[in-house]
Amino acid sequence: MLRVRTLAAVTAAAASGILLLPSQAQAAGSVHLYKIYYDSPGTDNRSNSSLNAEYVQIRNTTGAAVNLRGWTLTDAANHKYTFGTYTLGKGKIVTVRTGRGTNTSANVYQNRGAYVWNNDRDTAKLRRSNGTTVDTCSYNSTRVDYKWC
Ligand SMILES: [Ca+2]
Ligand SMILES: [Ca+2]
Repeated sequence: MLRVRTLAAVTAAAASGILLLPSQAQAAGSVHLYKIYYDSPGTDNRSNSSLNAEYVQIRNTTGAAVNLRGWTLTDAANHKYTFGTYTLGKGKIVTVRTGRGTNTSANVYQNRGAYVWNNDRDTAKLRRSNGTTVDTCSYNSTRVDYKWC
């Protein structure tokens, strides 16, 4: 039965103009930049709560947990956050907040006293520990406070 259904799925995909082999039908997924909340709500008064309402989210859509130790997140001015011991679970999102705090599985903190993500334009770049770029996300707007990457 499974084989019959698989063949039917392949036939349907082929009929729609997309040829998918069963092994390719499951997307591999990636670790990628998901959202940048660059203009913290309200007045940017550098309070820790305001700094922490500025953040970048990274999502893992692969089928396995990914070790992010040594990975870096930088802005256009090369302010750099380097992940310490951290594993991003499969299907999970980690929020990298600008201010101070205690890291958890869902939130990590840059421990800064100033904002990183410009309110008008900036570029986030995620790199592996060996320096290779994993993802880049840019924005250029003051009309919205966040960017879906
Ligand atoms: Ca603000
Ligand atoms: Ca910046």
